[in-house]
Amino acid sequence: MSTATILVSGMTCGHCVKAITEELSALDGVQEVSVELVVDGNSSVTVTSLEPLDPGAVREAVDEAGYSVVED
Ligand SMILES: [Cu+2]
Repeated sequence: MSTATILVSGMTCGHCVKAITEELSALDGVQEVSVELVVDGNSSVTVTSLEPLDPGAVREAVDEAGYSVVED
């Protein structure tokens, strides 16, 4: 099992949490998505998957949901 935590900007409410959870859950092998919502800041999103995820695919899924991955 592999866990990755990313920071996502632009999330403001429970709807955002649901949208991003759905989009990331659709990626191959994803078992769990947990979001720590920070309104007007960077939310912490933890994705648990069977195999390590391709960071590009994660970024694309976040974009698809309408938010942005914060590069650190
Ligand atoms: Cu929202």
